[in-house]
Amino acid sequence: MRLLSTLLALGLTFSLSNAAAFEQEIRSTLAIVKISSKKPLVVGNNVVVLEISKDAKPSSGDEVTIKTFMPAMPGMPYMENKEAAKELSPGKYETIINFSMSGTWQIHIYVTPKEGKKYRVKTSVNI
Ligand SMILES: [Cu+2]
Repeated sequence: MRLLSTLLALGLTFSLSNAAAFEQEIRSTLAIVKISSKKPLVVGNNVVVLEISKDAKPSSGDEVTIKTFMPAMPGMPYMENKEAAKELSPGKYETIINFSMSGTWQIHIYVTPKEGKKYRVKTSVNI
Protein backbone atom coordinates (compact mmCIF):
# COMPACT_ATOMS: atom_id res chain seq x y z
CA MET A 1 0.00 0.00 0.00
CA ARG A 2 2.83 2.34 0.82
CA LEU A 3 4.37 1.62 -2.60
CA LEU A 4 1.06 2.33 -4.29
CA SER A 5 0.64 5.67 -2.57
CA THR A 6 4.24 6.57 -3.44
CA LEU A 7 3.52 5.77 -7.07
CA LEU A 8 0.34 7.81 -6.96
CA ALA A 9 2.26 10.73 -5.48
CA LEU A 10 4.87 10.43 -8.23
CA GLY A 11 2.13 10.37 -10.86
CA LEU A 12 0.73 13.55 -9.42
CA THR A 13 4.16 15.16 -9.55
CA PHE A 14 4.53 14.18 -13.19
CA SER A 15 1.16 15.59 -14.16
CA LEU A 16 1.95 18.83 -12.34
CA SER A 17 5.22 19.11 -14.24
CA ASN A 18 3.14 19.96 -17.33
CA ALA A 19 2.61 23.33 -15.70
CA ALA A 20 4.49 26.37 -16.95
CA ALA A 21 8.16 26.60 -15.99
CA PHE A 22 7.81 30.35 -15.81
CA GLU A 23 4.70 32.23 -14.78
CA GLN A 24 3.89 35.70 -13.51
CA GLU A 25 0.63 37.47 -13.00
CA ILE A 26 0.56 41.20 -13.53
CA ARG A 27 -2.45 43.07 -12.20
CA SER A 28 -3.47 46.51 -13.34
CA THR A 29 -6.65 48.44 -12.72
CA LEU A 30 -7.83 47.55 -16.23
CA ALA A 31 -6.80 43.93 -16.65
CA ILE A 32 -4.91 40.91 -15.40
CA VAL A 33 -2.10 39.75 -17.65
CA LYS A 34 -0.60 36.34 -17.02
CA ILE A 35 2.74 35.82 -18.71
CA SER A 36 4.09 32.29 -18.92
CA SER A 37 6.45 29.97 -20.72
CA LYS A 38 6.42 26.17 -20.82
CA LYS A 39 10.21 26.16 -20.61
CA PRO A 40 12.40 28.16 -18.25
CA LEU A 41 13.43 31.49 -19.75
CA VAL A 42 16.88 31.43 -21.34
CA VAL A 43 19.29 33.61 -23.29
CA GLY A 44 18.05 33.35 -26.90
CA ASN A 45 14.50 32.77 -28.12
CA ASN A 46 11.63 32.05 -25.74
CA VAL A 47 8.03 31.25 -26.64
CA VAL A 48 5.89 33.27 -24.30
CA VAL A 49 2.13 33.19 -23.78
CA LEU A 50 0.14 36.15 -22.49
CA GLU A 51 -3.31 35.50 -21.08
CA ILE A 52 -5.28 38.69 -20.75
CA SER A 53 -8.50 38.96 -18.80
CA LYS A 54 -10.80 41.83 -18.04
CA ASP A 55 -13.54 41.53 -15.43
CA ALA A 56 -12.64 37.81 -15.15
CA LYS A 57 -13.31 37.28 -18.88
CA PRO A 58 -10.74 36.61 -21.64
CA SER A 59 -9.95 39.82 -23.51
CA SER A 60 -10.17 38.96 -27.20
CA GLY A 61 -9.22 41.01 -30.26
CA ASP A 62 -6.57 43.07 -28.49
CA GLU A 63 -3.50 44.39 -30.21
CA VAL A 64 -0.61 43.25 -28.01
CA THR A 65 3.02 44.32 -28.18
CA ILE A 66 5.74 43.27 -25.79
CA LYS A 67 8.85 45.33 -25.25
CA THR A 68 11.84 43.91 -23.39
CA PHE A 69 14.77 46.09 -22.55
CA MET A 70 17.90 46.36 -20.43
CA PRO A 71 19.29 49.71 -19.37
CA ALA A 72 22.81 50.62 -20.46
CA MET A 73 25.49 48.95 -18.38
CA PRO A 74 29.22 49.75 -18.08
CA GLY A 75 30.68 48.97 -21.49
CA MET A 76 27.30 47.94 -22.89
CA PRO A 77 24.63 49.95 -24.69
CA TYR A 78 20.90 50.01 -23.96
CA MET A 79 19.25 46.94 -25.45
CA GLU A 80 15.68 46.68 -26.63
CA ASN A 81 13.42 44.21 -28.37
CA LYS A 82 9.84 44.75 -29.52
CA GLU A 83 7.51 42.03 -30.77
CA ALA A 84 3.83 41.84 -31.60
CA ALA A 85 1.90 38.92 -30.12
CA LYS A 86 -0.70 36.98 -32.08
CA GLU A 87 -3.93 35.65 -30.63
CA LEU A 88 -4.10 31.85 -30.43
CA SER A 89 -7.50 31.60 -28.76
CA PRO A 90 -9.72 34.17 -27.05
CA GLY A 91 -7.56 36.22 -24.69
CA LYS A 92 -4.49 34.04 -25.24
CA TYR A 93 -1.63 35.64 -27.14
CA GLU A 94 1.72 34.20 -28.13
CA THR A 95 5.02 35.77 -29.05
CA ILE A 96 8.73 35.05 -29.10
CA ILE A 97 11.02 37.04 -26.84
CA ASN A 98 14.72 37.10 -27.54
CA PHE A 99 16.98 37.86 -24.60
CA SER A 100 20.41 38.66 -25.98
CA MET A 101 22.22 38.27 -22.66
CA SER A 102 21.71 37.18 -19.07
CA GLY A 103 20.74 39.69 -16.42
CA THR A 104 17.62 41.61 -15.45
CA TRP A 105 15.25 42.48 -18.28
CA GLN A 106 12.38 44.90 -17.99
CA ILE A 107 9.16 43.85 -19.69
CA HIS A 108 6.47 46.28 -20.80
CA ILE A 109 3.31 44.88 -22.35
CA TYR A 110 1.22 47.34 -24.40
CA VAL A 111 -2.40 46.42 -24.99
CA THR A 112 -4.79 48.18 -27.34
CA PRO A 113 -8.21 46.62 -26.73
CA LYS A 114 -10.93 46.50 -29.37
CA GLU A 115 -12.87 48.82 -27.10
CA GLY A 116 -11.69 51.01 -24.31
CA LYS A 117 -8.46 52.59 -23.25
CA LYS A 118 -5.01 51.49 -24.28
CA TYR A 119 -2.90 50.40 -21.30
CA ARG A 120 0.49 49.07 -20.31
CA VAL A 121 1.60 46.58 -17.66
CA LYS A 122 5.13 46.10 -16.42
CA THR A 123 7.26 43.41 -14.88
CA SER A 124 10.85 42.22 -14.95
CA VAL A 125 12.66 38.89 -15.15
CA ASN A 126 16.11 37.59 -14.32
CA ILE A 127 17.71 35.52 -17.05
CU1 LIG B 1 23.36 44.36 -20.52
